[in-house]
Amino acid sequence: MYVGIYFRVFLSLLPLWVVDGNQCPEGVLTIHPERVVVKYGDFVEVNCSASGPHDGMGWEATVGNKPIEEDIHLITWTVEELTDWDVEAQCFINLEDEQCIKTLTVVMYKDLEHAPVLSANHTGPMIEGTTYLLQCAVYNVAPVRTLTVMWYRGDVLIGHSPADNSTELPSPVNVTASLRITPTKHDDGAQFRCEAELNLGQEGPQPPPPKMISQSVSITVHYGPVTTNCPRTIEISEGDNLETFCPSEGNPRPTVRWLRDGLSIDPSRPLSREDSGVYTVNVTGLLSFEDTIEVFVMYGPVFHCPSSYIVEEYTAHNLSCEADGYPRPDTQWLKDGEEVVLPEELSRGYGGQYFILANSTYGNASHLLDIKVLYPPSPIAELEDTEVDVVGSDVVLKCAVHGDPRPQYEWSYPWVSNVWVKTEDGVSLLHINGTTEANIGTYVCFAFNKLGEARRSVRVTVKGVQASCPIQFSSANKPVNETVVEYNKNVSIRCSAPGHKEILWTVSRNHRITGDTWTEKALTDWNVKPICKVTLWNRDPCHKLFNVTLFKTPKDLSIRFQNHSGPLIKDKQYTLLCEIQNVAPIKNLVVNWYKKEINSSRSVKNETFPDNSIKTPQNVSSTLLIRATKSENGAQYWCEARLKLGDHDTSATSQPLSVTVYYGPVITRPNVSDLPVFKDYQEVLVCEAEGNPKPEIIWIFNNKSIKGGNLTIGTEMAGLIHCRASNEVDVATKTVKLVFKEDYLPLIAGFVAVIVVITSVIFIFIYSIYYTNTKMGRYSLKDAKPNTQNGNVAQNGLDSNFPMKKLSQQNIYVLDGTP
Ligand SMILES: *[C@@H]1O[C@H](CO)[C@@H](O)[C@H](O)[C@H]1NC(C)=O
Ligand SMILES: *[C@@H]1O[C@H](CO)[C@@H](O)[C@H](O)[C@H]1NC(C)=O
Ligand SMILES: *[C@@H]1O[C@H](CO)[C@@H](O)[C@H](O)[C@H]1NC(C)=O
Ligand SMILES: *[C@@H]1O[C@H](CO)[C@@H](O)[C@H](O)[C@H]1NC(C)=O
Ligand SMILES: *[C@@H]1O[C@H](CO)[C@@H](O)[C@H](O)[C@H]1NC(C)=O
Ligand SMILES: *[C@@H]1O[C@H](CO)[C@@H](O)[C@H](O)[C@H]1NC(C)=O
Ligand SMILES: *[C@@H]1O[C@H](CO)[C@@H](O)[C@H](O)[C@H]1NC(C)=O
Ligand SMILES: *[C@@H]1O[C@H](CO)[C@@H](O)[C@H](O)[C@H]1NC(C)=O
Ligand SMILES: *[C@@H]1O[C@H](CO)[C@@H](O)[C@H](O)[C@H]1NC(C)=O
Ligand SMILES: *[C@@H]1O[C@H](CO)[C@@H](O)[C@H](O)[C@H]1NC(C)=O
Ligand SMILES: *[C@@H]1O[C@H](CO)[C@@H](O)[C@H](O)[C@H]1NC(C)=O
Ligand SMILES: CC(=O)N[C@H]1CO[C@H](CO)[C@@H](O)[C@@H]1O
Repeated sequence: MYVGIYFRVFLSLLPLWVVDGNQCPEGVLTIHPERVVVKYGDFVEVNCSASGPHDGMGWEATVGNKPIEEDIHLITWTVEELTDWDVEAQCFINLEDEQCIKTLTVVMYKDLEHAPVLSANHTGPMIEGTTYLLQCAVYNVAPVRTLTVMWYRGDVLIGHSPADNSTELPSPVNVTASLRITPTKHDDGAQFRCEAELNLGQEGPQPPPPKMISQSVSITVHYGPVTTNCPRTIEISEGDNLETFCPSEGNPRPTVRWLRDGLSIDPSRPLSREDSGVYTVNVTGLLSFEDTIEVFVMYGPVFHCPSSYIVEEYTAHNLSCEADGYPRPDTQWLKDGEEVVLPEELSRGYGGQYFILANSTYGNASHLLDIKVLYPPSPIAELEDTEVDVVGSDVVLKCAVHGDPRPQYEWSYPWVSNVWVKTEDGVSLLHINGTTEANIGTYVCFAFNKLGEARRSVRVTVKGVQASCPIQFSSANKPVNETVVEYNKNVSIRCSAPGHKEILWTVSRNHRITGDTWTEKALTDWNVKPICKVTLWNRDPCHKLFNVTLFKTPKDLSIRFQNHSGPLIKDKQYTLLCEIQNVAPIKNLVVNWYKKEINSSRSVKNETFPDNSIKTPQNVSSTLLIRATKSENGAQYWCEARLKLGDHDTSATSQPLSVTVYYGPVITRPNVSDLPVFKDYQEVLVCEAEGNPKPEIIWIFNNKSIKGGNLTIGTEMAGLIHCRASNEVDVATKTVKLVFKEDYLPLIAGFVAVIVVITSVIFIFIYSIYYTNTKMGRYSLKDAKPNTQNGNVAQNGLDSNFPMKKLSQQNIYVLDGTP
């Protein structure tokens, strides 16, 4: 209890025994009493007695001196009022050879008159644990070495300071006794006092002089704050509060503040689970300090867990399904009654319902959790290559997979309209309704969900049937199968195939084009063989030749006779030659021969050329065999070279070649052998002959010959007369027998003519009257004139031997004659 108190002695009450140098033998001299304690100013009396004979004895004293006397054995030293603090008294005896002295011990004292004054060497409150000095000032103390200071806390003596024996000073002094104290909190408010007394021993006055008591001094001790029950971590039940923690005492009275995240909280508030955390306790009293305290609010398990969870297979799941609670609960996962531990990555087998249990000392909880594990489509199993036996049969391809989410399907196949796909209940069926060669190819089923895909590719074939090649050509957006191109002109053909992957053209060995269009600015390769090759989705690659007919328009046609020039001779055969330069392709060439006769022209021969494979330009000739007949004369022949190119037909025509046929004369008139002639008429006999060149005609009669065809008949000519026609080719002769006759016919003819005239006049008269009266209109006589041509026809006289006019006019008899 008083651990902190230290004593220190400043004063001592031990008496000072003075022994003088000349000690008397025992029993020689006796002082009684040997020691006196005398109060200042009191009467003192001490007997000094000698036991034997002496030469004198006396008291030598600073006051009350007793001079030597002989013959006495008792001498008394007396001071009425002793006030000399430095009094010394010795009793001496003179013996034979020595003086023997005994010193009287005089202790002079003074009653303590004043209460000691207690003070501390500090004003204001004391701090616990600090050492302070309590001082007790005692005044007018004599002799100081008899002073004892007693220290009291309340009524308890806590120490005494013995008299200071360091000084012999007999006269009154002021002394201060000190006591070190190190106050504790228990000393707060304690009363301290000191008591001073003179300890004068047995010889002192009885009862001893009263002790003097200081006033009580109470001290204030400041301390703390001292906290108790303030652990680093606190576990607390829900509903309890923090008030009971970290109570603090101290002087001045400390304040305890609880802080969380820097904010003051009310420690009396009941805590809930959310209040777990780190708190700061700030205790401020004499000192201020802060402690951090982790508070755990205890509660039963609570699940923070979704009721369903979706995760992709084999990906790290972040499912957080812990049961909250303090202390930490044990959790147990049960699936189908079995305990399971979820791995970090879930496989599809982990899908299902889980029952999760949690228990702790604070309670139990359970939770139902559905885990859905998504996974990509499984491999496609059932889809197989299919061979169709007969064209037209139906085919069904089945594609089915597992997967979560349920997979979607897509098919890739040769696109033909008889194919349709139906997906139902997670199964996709591809139907081919009536398989044709167009359906031959690869069928790919894709099954996919967001996690992946599965695919399988199978072939559909038809027994003994080749797949068709779907290549189509087009030019200027029009479908074409072939094209016709003029030499050195441009061509552009596009190749297409539905569902193609890649298209390329191979025009020649060194000329390949990637892309669908083959274009030439000037096509000059006579043997061009453009082939379009396609790679197709879902089909075998295929290619097609695009037929190009490169042509060169025929020009420079010439027509002539082969091995002949000049006119033809009748009845001989001649060959007409038509020559065409630089034309291609010959297989498309047709040489048409035309002949123009009198008014009309007609086709006489069409020559085509054997289907040869020559594509380059050639010189071609065509021949026409003709027989020179009379009718051929004047005919014109020409040839036409035509390239049969469909819409692009092109042709060239030669100059016409006129044919001249030389033939012998054929006398056409006279065509009778006997010719009756009327005597009185002057008639002209005509001899006409056909022939080429024009025959020369001579009349021969009576050994005379007359040139020219017209011969005026004279009677001297009666008899045979010959007409001779001749040209380079031949000579023809016609002999006519002239027979002269009398003539009545002019009379008859005149009569008939008069009747006709009269009849006509009457008719005209009647008609004109009728028209004048009715005013219906007018006819011009001119309109009614008979056709004069009739007259000419008659004049031609082909069928009549009648002379039509009088012989006065020079009439020509036209006589028909046959060669
Ligand atoms: C009081 O006395 C103690 C002990 O001797 C000393 O440590 C302290 O410093 C003193 N205080 C004053 C204010 O003098
Ligand atoms: C004072 O007293 C102490 C013990 O109380 C003693 O040890 C010391 O010697 C004395 N001093 C003198 C001068 O007598
Ligand atoms: C003792 O103290 C008192 C009061 O302070 C003073 O009057 C007196 O003279 C002092 N005595 C001595 C011997 O110093
Ligand atoms: C305690 O709180 C008081 C008042 O807000 C503040 O002055 C003091 O510095 C705090 N104590 C500590 C150790 O931070
Ligand atoms: C878990 O992952 C999902 C998707 O990646 C995300 O939306 C969710 O916030 C995550 N949850 C946690 C607790 O990380
Ligand atoms: C929880 O329950 C199981 C079984 O019922 C038991 O073994 C375990 O000790 C319990 N745990 C606590 C913390 O109560
Ligand atoms: C198959 O094609 C035939 C002929 O076009 C048609 O009549 C029939 O309905 C089709 N069948 C199906 C299932 O489409
Ligand atoms: C192309 O040829 C096919 C068959 O040979 C025929 O059916 C089609 O009509 C032809 N198309 C053209 C544009 O000539
Ligand atoms: C292309 O020409 C070849 C040979 O001339 C022929 O057999 C084939 O039928 C032609 N193709 C077309 C599409 O005209
Ligand atoms: C020659 O062909 C044309 C049409 O191309 C035809 O009109 C004519 O009759 C043909 N001629 C012969 C002699 O076949
Ligand atoms: C013969 O007479 C006819 C008819 O009068 C005439 O056309 C023809 O020119 C004449 N011929 C000659 C050679 O005088
Ligand atoms: C102090 C003391 O003892 N005094 C005595 C001295 O002697 C005379 C006579 O014998 C006595 O009367 C005193 O009492």
